[in-house]
Amino acid sequence: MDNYKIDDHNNRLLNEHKLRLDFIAENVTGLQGILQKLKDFQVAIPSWALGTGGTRFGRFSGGGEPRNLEEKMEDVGLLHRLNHSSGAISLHIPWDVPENVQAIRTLAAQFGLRFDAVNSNTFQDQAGQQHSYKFGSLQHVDKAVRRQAIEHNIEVIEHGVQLGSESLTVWLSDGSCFPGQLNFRKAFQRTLESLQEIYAALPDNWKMFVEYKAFEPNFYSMTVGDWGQSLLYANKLGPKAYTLVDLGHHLPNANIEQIVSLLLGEGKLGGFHFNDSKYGDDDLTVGSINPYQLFLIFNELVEGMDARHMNHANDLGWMIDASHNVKDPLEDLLQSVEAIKIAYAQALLVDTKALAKAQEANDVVQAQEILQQAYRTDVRALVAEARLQLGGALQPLALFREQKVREGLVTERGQKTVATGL
Ligand code: RM4
Ligand code: MN
Ligand code: MN
Repeated sequence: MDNYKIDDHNNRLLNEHKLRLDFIAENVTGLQGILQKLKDFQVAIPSWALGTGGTRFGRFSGGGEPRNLEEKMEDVGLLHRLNHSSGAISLHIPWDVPENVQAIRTLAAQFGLRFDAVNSNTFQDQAGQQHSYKFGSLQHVDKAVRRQAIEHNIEVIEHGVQLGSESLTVWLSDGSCFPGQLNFRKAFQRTLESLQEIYAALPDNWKMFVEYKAFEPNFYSMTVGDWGQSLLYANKLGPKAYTLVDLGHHLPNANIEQIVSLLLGEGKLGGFHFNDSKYGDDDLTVGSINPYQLFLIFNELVEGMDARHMNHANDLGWMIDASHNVKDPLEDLLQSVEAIKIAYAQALLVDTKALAKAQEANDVVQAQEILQQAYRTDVRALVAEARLQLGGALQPLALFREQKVREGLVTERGQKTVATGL
């Protein structure tokens, strides 16, 4: 995307933008500080979400999907060029093993991208793999299977080290589908011991994120099924291990914001996988179903991180984990990043002093008013201004469409391309 195209687009929208910005700026205290925080806040794009996602019933591939890691990097580079908020990519191994590390690093530098957490995959069997993960990986009854899964995770760390990544996300599909299939205590113990071996291979400056999930693909028990179980592992592993919260990995109606608050309080919240859902691990566009919940989560994040003097932008891992069955993946990701920034901006507007006062006085009505005052503020001009100051587009999605980016990708890559991922 040439600079002049972004400039043209911005010039056309500038007057209207200024009006909107002036309107909100009047009522915001600490405007510059908020804009700086919005500028600093970057969300990593998952390499596995740049193609069309499928369900177990089918996959309806869109055109122009990236055919290799280089093209995935180009896609993330383009997103970042438009919104200046997606300056990182999270790789899933072995879907995205970098063949030429130096070339990939150069490409990343060219696009201004960092490598966020690397993700291991012991939920699928790969071609030529000796042992099967049908009955689990790190929990498996057979030591040889556990060994294979441990070695895979260590390899993933090595790939990450070469790229300059500083964290490993372990999501396990381990568990059981039927009562009686698994001895829970032994499964926990084996998983812990396996994780300990992986933990021992972590470089000093690395973090390990233990991601939990309530169900699927196992439907009776998951060996890392909720935040309590993840926290048990993280505490037993040591200071480099943290819990990762994927918004779609809870049972319906779970109070995720409370989970976030307590994990932060324990110093054990490591990172996020953003998405939205109505029923299960739906992996829908962030903020598309329940934007109020997203705001409440950000409210706890801001409050809890400030209480611990943490840096919002760098001290937790911010990643999207989504899948796009019916939307253009790049458009979906632009929408997701925007929704995250909006929720974050709203959380920054919460009058925390007044809220604390209302809470101490048991003034329930006032407490709700304060939260909803922030939530009901239209902060889109703030988010756009932060982007503008960094050289991004006032309306990334509109520019993506104006410039017919997808059509260009289809011409370049072809109609029938299928990206690696789920
Ligand atoms: C899982 C989980 C993991 C992701 C895989 C592809 O449900 O969310 O984070 O790596 O899907
Ligand atoms: Mn996830
Ligand atoms: Mn998931």
